[in-house]
Amino acid sequence: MDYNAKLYDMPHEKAWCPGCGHFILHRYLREALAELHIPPKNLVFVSGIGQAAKLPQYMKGNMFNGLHGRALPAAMAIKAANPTLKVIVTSGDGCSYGEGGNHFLAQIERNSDIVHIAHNNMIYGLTKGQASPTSLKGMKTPVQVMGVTNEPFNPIAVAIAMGATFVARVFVGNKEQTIDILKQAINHKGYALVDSLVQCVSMNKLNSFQWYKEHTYIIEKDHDIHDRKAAFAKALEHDPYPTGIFYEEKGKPVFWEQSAAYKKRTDPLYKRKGDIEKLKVLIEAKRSI
Ligand SMILES: Cc1ncc(C[n+]2csc(CCOP(=O)(O)OP(=O)(O)O)c2C)c(N)n1
Ligand code: SF4
Ligand SMILES: [Mg+2]
Repeated sequence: MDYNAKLYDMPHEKAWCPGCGHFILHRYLREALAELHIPPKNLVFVSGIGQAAKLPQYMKGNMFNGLHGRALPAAMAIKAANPTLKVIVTSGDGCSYGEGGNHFLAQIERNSDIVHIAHNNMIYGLTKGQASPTSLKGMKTPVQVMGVTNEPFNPIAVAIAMGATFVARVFVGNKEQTIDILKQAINHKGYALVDSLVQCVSMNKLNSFQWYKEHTYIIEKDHDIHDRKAAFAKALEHDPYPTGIFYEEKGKPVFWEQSAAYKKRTDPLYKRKGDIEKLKVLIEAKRSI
């Protein structure tokens, strides 16, 4: 197979505004997959609802497009049913941290073996520009007319505090760094968060491509990504926001391999035949409650 970014592209038109940051992540993700030589049939792209959540429809591979905020549990289940697949969630900051906030915490606790690319444009893009959990305090929107009153949600600090095993932030203005980190996240065994700063040119006039460029910096080379305390301290930094890998931990057991189904057997669930007699006993037991 000839691995190149085009291999993973779907030819139809993309329903994003010209200049939207989701285009850039779409291209970098395809380049990362091509460099890793992953066949499209081994990939599953999972999303909820939003502009970012359209991305699986624009990728060659398997896909599941579910409810807003509900991409993560679906992804975890897909991986548990067939651990040979690479499962990649691509959804927005709202979908990932707002409506999907509780699932975000659960994925980290379970160390589900998935990649979570959170397209963070600091706004609800699809629904025309309401504040998202990561919108900056004071930002005015058609709904938050007096300005956002909440402190912005810090996904990096929360992920490290909850014990996530791969935590990174990228800004799509840094091509080399973004592709490199996407590749590392895809190769990581365990839950891998890549909070990805992207511009929404139509609904967020504050956090433009230029704004991200001026308000981010690349984490110093001497940062120890295995030092959780140092990672947490770095996660609390804002303006300028650090980009790069904050924390990585290897060897922590992942969700699917700890589940009872894989204790004695390693063949994927989808290949196993259901035991109808056992199911009947279970249903009868429930009926008698
Ligand atoms: C449970 C539920 N709440 C709200 C909505 C409406 N809704 C659809 S997309 C969206 C915001 C999407 O924002 P984000 O996830 O940041 O993605 P973006 O469009 O910015 O890429 C909202 C609020 C919905 N579809 N379902
Ligand atoms: S509204 Fe924003 S997020 Fe949606 S396609 Fe346009 S630029 Fe992208
Ligand atoms: Mg958004």
